[in-house]
Amino acid sequence: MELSRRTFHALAGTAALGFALTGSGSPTSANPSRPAPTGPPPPVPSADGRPHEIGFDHHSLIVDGRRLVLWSGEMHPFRLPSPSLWRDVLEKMRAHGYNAVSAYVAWNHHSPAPGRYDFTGVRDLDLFLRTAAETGMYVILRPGPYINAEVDAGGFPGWLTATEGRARTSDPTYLRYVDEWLTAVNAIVAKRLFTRGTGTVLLYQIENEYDAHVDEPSGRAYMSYLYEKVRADGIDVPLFHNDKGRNGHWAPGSFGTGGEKGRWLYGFDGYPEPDEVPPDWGSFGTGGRKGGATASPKTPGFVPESGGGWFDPWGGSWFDGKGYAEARRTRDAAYERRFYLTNLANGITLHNVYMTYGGTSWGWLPAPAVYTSYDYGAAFDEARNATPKLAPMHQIGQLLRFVPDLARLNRGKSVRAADERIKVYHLANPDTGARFYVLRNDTGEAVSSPLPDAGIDVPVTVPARDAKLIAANLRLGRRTLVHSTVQPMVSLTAGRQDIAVFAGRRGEMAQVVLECADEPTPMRLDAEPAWSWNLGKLNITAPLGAGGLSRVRVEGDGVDTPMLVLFADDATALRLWPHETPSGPLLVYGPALLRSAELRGSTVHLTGDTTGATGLEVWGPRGITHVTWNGRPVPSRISASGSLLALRPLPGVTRPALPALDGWRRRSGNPEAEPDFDDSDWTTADKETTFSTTPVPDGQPVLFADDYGFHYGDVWYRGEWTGEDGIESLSLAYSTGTQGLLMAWLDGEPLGTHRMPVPGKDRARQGTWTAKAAFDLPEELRKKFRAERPETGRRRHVLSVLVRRMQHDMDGEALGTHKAARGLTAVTFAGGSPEVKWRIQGAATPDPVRGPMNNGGLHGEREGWHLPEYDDKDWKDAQLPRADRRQGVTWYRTDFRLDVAPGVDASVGLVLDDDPGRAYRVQIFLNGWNMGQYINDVGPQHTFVLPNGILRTRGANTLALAVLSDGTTPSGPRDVRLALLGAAAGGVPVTAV
Ligand code: IPT
Repeated sequence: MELSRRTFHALAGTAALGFALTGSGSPTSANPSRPAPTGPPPPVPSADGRPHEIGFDHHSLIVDGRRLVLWSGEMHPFRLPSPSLWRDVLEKMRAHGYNAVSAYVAWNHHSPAPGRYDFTGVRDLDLFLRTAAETGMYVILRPGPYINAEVDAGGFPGWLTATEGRARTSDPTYLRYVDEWLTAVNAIVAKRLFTRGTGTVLLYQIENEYDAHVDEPSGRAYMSYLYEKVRADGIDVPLFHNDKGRNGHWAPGSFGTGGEKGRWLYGFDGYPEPDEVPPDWGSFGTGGRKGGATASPKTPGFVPESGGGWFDPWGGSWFDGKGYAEARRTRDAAYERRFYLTNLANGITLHNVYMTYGGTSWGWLPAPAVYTSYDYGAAFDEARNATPKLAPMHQIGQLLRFVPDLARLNRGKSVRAADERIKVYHLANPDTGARFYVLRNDTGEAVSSPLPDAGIDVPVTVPARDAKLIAANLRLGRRTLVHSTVQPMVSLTAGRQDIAVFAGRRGEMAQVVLECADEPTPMRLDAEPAWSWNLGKLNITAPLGAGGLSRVRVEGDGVDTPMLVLFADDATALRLWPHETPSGPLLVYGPALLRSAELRGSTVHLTGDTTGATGLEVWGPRGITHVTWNGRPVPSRISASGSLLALRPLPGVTRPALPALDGWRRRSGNPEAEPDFDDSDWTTADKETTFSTTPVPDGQPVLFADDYGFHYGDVWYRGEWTGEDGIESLSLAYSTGTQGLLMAWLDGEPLGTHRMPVPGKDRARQGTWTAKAAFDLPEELRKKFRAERPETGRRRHVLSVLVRRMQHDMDGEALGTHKAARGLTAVTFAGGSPEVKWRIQGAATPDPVRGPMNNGGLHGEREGWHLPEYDDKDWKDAQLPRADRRQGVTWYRTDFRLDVAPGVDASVGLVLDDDPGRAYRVQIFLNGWNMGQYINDVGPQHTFVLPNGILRTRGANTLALAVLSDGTTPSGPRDVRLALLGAAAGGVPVTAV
């Protein structure tokens, strides 16, 4: 994570390297003018019990001797705390053309304490890996030990902050803990390696964006230590690192040991700004000063993180989070086409989009920089809905799968468009002679231009700030495409015909020219397309999008198999689902999602989702005469285009009604503020030394929460002394992450709330946010203070302090800043110098099911007020809205029932809203799970996704809200309601978490 990405712009160069067409190293040397027939798509990976070989050359990965272009999307299982839904996201990715999922594994999510590692329940990594294998997805696994990903301490467990030694170096104490983690995680991964046929883990990353000690022996020793450790644990797939930008860091050979030779890939990340000209990063490009893929000429172009959205910071101040609709707007479908097609044009054949499903940083997972939602503006939203950003991902993904020519491209001779506002990249496959042109328009208006150099004399249109890939001399089934003015998407043979799909923007006029020696007898199956035949070429034109799919059948041209040419605009292409089966591929058109297809006898059984009533059409292998949808027979007939066509539409979804939330009960929740509160079982805070990077202030005990084993959420302090009753003011120095705060009470009287100011844009200060909360004792309080307990003759005083410490710094620079103190750091008094005895209290023992990051140390959390089984019958009834003016914690609970019909996948959120001037925040617990933090006067997040599995969609749910009010304004909650964020007929079976 880095807030300023100026460096990236500086590295963006343009290259116009005219690579010659070479056939060197080609296994089959072919005549470029006569394309070799393209083979079937690469096999769908699974745990097939067979050993596999994973190799590579500078073009691509080579798996079992076949080239593989990796079209991957990032999702984090730890950001979706409902394992059943992992399958939902993976099936959706797979259907939309992704063949791989990349996932960080967060050390802190699995380790509540040194030596303790938990891979059960929502932390079941093995289940995630098995599910990926079952859904036909390769896995790129990234277990750190350091990850970042905008998670607390960059993924380091909280307890590591209280250990000796410098993290992210070859420090022996640190490496001992790293060993523990890697041993635990690798024991699971080693069982799911693709090389062994017991899973689909294809690649494995060590560390992340490690650029701090690159040129130092300890940095190199650290990286080679990780490398050797992972190998020793039996991980035999290629390993790699994700270089922070294109520096050439950790290219092969850079450890100095040579051990990694031949089994190590170089990868770098890139998060271009939407307004920049897409940079040439690949092996064809210049890649900037030292790098891009040029830094490693013998390995394939690999971008382990290509920005697919961006994270959003808290609202207010200069951070100014705007919500994820904005990220999705600025990094939209055209952004993806423009940047990712440029990547492909630069020879990048391992491509992972960060994020593809962002999910939720629930509990205390988010790093200081971000709030609960990690939607990221990704192609799938946090509520698991497909967004229009999937259009390019889907079209490019299917193209890479069904047109293997793209796996081995060289740069072709330079080609210019007649209108030079269109930049052209010319790529050619030396084996098949297929040519591809990536056309990019970086201007603000649509440009139409012929490409005479490429023999295309009709205008090809590229909309403003957009791109497209067109093809020439490409074998499609049994015919050859001379060229097209729109992007090919699918080429397959289903039953008795070859099918080719072309896709583009709505309203675009598509031209597809096929070689056709004999005059064919094309058949127009829809009204729009037209054609002409001349000099051995068939020229088909069709406007895209008018009325959905447009179909033309080509036959009678001397080729024994007819060809069906299909034209789709983006929305239509998103309803086209090619799918491989053991008896050959099929193509399904209509539903919102196709999850599976199975052929049994003469019936094809399909499962998937519909969101509205839709037609259903299936082109499949010969002999298929019947179709079922989600287990129900669908009456159908054979259409003129050779498909099985449903006679009636498939039904859509009935959107479930959601109940209003009422029947609230309320209880105040800060008894710790009372002088008589019994804190005898709290931990005494009297340490004198710490491993924190924050120095212990002179004359103070160590007050840092982590040193007492409290690593997440709120922490309470109680300082007690006798006498010294002339105190006039006190100052509380404290340290938190963004949006931290402190509340103090003296002898039960509120002193006030202090909120951690957001520092300026100076990054150097961001790891160690510190502030001093100064409180004067008002005259009234001073009087009371002096007068208290005169009967004992000894005046006992208690200072109670609640710190919402937020999170640890991410330590991106490897300076150990995840160890910066959190909590109180120093307390000083004016008007007296009491000898204070401090006690501290934080989260109770970690929740064995919900994990170490679910809870902090609020009284209600320690007493289980957030849990569904807690009995709240003696709480007061409460009506919302509330407008209490009180400093402290108040809990609200209610129950609600849902009755979502079986077979309906409803995605439900909780919405909170109020007058933005009201200074309060809410920790949201659903059935005991900490689903995030709402800050009413900061924002921008108002909607919190409640994942099914934690949410009982058929049954009773308990919602508990822990409201922290500053006391400076009236405090809500005001509006608290459920909202339907998505609904589909279909979905996956969901097991209660
Ligand atoms: C890149 C990190 O590798 C990744 O973990 C995440 O933090 C991402 O940024 C931003 O969401 S770092 C890159 C922006 C320099």
